[in-house]
Amino acid sequence: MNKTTTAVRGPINFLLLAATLLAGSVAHAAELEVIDPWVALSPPGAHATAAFMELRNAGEQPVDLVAASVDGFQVVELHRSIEENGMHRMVQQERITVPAGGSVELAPGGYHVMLIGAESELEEGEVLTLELTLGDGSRVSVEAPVKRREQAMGGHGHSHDNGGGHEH
Ligand SMILES: [Cu+2]
Repeated sequence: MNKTTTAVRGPINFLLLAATLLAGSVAHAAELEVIDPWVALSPPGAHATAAFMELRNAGEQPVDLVAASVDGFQVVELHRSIEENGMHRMVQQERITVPAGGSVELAPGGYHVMLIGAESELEEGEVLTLELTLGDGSRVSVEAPVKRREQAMGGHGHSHDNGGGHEH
């Protein structure tokens, strides 16, 4: 029995090791899972909107999201919406850290990827490619459909009862 087990395990261990070595910096990207990315449909005439998603880190090290880019927008920034003295405002973030074995939600009212300077009006159902840059320089591309806020937030288990359609 023991012999068989060893014989099988040997090559598998070797393959895992080889994969880890080959992957190099990409290993971090592979540990970061991007769940349900979406872009909010902006009101007609607005040239800024935001992208939302959940980031999950299966790895043993924290992963930083440090930058993002989206074709069709002049400026893309990482933001966090905060409430201060009863006023909503957005603060640019140098990074959004996803803790080891944890997750961070980018959602209306909190962290978001701010998309500024749209070159053309977004359409519902259009799919944008977001390129996320991580702290180790690796990149993750995700496809994010454009959705109405109400639609995107229904059925996701998010509880946003303030209905603030313009805060992101
Ligand atoms: Cu913002």
